[in-house]
Amino acid sequence: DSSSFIEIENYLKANQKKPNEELFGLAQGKNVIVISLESTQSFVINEKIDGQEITPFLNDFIKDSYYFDNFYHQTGQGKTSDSEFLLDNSLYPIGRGAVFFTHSGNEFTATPEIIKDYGYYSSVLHANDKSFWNRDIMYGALGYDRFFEINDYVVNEENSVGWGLKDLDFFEQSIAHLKSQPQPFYSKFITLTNHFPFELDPEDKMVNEFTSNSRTLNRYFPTVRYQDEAVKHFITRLKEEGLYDNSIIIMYGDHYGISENHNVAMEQFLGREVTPFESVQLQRVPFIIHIPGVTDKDPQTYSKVSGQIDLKPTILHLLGIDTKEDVHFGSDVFSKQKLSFAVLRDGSFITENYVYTKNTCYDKSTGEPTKEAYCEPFMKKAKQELEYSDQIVYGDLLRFYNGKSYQDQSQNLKQ
Ligand code: GP9
Ligand code: MN
Repeated sequence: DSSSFIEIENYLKANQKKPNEELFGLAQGKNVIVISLESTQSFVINEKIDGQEITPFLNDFIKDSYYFDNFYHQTGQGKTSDSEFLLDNSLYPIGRGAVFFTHSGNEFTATPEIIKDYGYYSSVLHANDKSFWNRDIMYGALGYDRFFEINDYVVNEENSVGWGLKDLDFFEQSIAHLKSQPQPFYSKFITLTNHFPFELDPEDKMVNEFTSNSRTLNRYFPTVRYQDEAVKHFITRLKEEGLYDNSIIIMYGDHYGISENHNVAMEQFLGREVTPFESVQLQRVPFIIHIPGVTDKDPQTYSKVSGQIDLKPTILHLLGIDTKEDVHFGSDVFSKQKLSFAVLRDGSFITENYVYTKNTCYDKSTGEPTKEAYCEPFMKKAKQELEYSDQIVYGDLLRFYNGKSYQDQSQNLKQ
């Protein structure tokens, strides 16, 4: 009913955070290159296996970028597609199933649609069947101009492994697609090689496998290392093609790669017990913002808690686009008012000093259970975020949003 519209609206308005004036519009008019890093968790960053860096390129790139070391994925069963939903809408994916399948008929005000009014062309590049995760349908609903899918790539036995086209070939072949686009563009690249079961050809193995009882975790490190090399190649090619200077590059991990089924092996790698607290901390994924000429001169690490829900307002503000009237749950990670807070799709949440999961409040500084009262102030907010977002998705409420406020639903139904 319309009273809940008003309630949601009030909540969202009350949660608005002022953009950081120094960064607002910093990347105005630039191309936006978004790279979704398949199954990449933060625990591999700046780590070694048998003395070899797992992500040597990303480790260097971070030194020329803004890096967020407390950034969480918030995906559910929709995996990659959920991360895309979060990125482009700043709405939460649904609790069961994949919103890309269940609600592709909804009205959305996604980033591609918003930036069209600012002269942007938008695309997704991903060398898989276009109907996987219902992407071909959902991308239309999100306002994408073009989807470069498997038929836009040369895929053969030579250049494939596991799920399909190897990342290096994917990036190489994508350069021509990028060059074919009008500028400025907003283009999302979805990598694939670092996907379960983490298969790799021997010639692409640049680090050793781990040794444990989990073949999955063992194989994870060489494929993460391979993806790192592919991204490195892509950045080099962007520079060679003159596309680098006029673009900003945003990378994030889409979701976990190593599930809780591999906790024993993970404990062996991490050298500590994987408690429920640790499991939540393992949901951190790398988030990198690289702005040529800016972040290389003044690199920063941001440690405030944030999540994929925050990507949309952050990107729009960098482009100088106001979000006051936009319906979204995240906030600009650069805002001085940004809360240190992220809620995961299972209801677990993380604050500056605490982690709440499985009905227990944990102290981040010790990793030990603590008084529930410390987590209490955020419990209601965590529940409300997910509930309000679900109401918008299940009720297709953006149909009734005129860009300023929700109209009375009964009025609309009468028409
Ligand atoms: C498939 C790729 C992987 O196209 O996005 O999907 P995932 O299993 O990670 O959701
Ligand atoms: Mn994925």
